[in-house]
Amino acid sequence: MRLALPVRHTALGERGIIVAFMPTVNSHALDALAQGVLLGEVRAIARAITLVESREPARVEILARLFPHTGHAFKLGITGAPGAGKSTLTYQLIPRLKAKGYRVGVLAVDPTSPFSGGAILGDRIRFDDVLEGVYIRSLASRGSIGGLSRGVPPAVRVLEAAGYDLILIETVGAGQLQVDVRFVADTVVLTLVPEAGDVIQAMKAGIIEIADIYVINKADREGATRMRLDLRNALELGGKPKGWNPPITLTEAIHGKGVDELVEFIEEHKQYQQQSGGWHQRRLQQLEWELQSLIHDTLEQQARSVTQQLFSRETLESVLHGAENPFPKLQVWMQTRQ
Ligand SMILES: Nc1nc2c(ncn2[C@@H]2O[C@H](COP(=O)(O)OP(=O)(O)O)[C@@H](O)[C@H]2O)c(=O)[nH]1
Ligand SMILES: [Mg+2]
Repeated sequence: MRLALPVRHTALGERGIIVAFMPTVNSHALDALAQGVLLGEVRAIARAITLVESREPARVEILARLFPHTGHAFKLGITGAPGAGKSTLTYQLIPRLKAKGYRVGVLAVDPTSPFSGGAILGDRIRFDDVLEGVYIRSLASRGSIGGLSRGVPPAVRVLEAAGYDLILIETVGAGQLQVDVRFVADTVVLTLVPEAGDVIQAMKAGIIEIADIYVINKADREGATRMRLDLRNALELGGKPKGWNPPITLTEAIHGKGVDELVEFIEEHKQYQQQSGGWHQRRLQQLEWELQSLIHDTLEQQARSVTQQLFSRETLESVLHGAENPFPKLQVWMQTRQ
């Protein structure tokens, strides 16, 4: 079935990402789109994700239709600095997670290609066998709050509605920004590399405490064991945690080494969370963040138009020349809103 969504035109957006501008989508087309997603049609999934990533009001309408079929997937966040091996690790995790019976979807919030030539060619397994039945999508990292794409939670819902029950989310973390990945993922895997430098510095920057599982990838290089010791000591500085004690595991993603153990830790953390009630707490936070970012988006658009209404081009000119004070006007506007 082909969907007749009125896509007006497409343009090459920032970083060469194709952006579709959609005028108001009618309710019939949205029903058809939702139906296509529920049937797992790849084209419908792609369109629905483009829609929910956009700022069209219709994105909330499609989410309303899909909602009853969402909320069941396990969301696995893979974060870490660019080049740490997240994509290679993701590629290695996929067949193992499939073997456990999961239907896997991948969302990559990465300005670079999610599966670089290096990551694929460095591997023996044929591309098609591994990725068969896996839906992979890159999301723009622009329009983000704290470095995390607002497109992630609604894109997760689209994939859930389409029947995917494990969503891998690859995000480039940089410093404090990684903190937010908890708002979209049930389990966070932080990928480090031996040459990442001083563990203590990273701890101080607040980069490191957020993970549920630590991976020291590129363990074929020098310093991995040393780094594990440093990291273990650093994590235990504040005493042993009462609940989950985050494991630190070594991998060589390009050779697939250590990945089976990583999968076991992932399953363990999932079970631990379900039993301890941590899962529920985290999902409450995720839901709040999802709704907050949708509201934030709308208010941001309103802020732009209110600013234009209050301050015309001429007003701005005279403010700039000192002929007018903008703040009394703003004060009045704020008072009328209270
Ligand atoms: N030596 C070594 N290189 C690796 C390993 N894992 C990944 N790489 C390489 O590191 C580079 C970056 O990997 P990629 O998965 O694209 O990193 P990402 O930016 O974190 O997604 C690629 O050239 C990989 O082949 C590993 O275990 N050992
Ligand atoms: Mg990558």
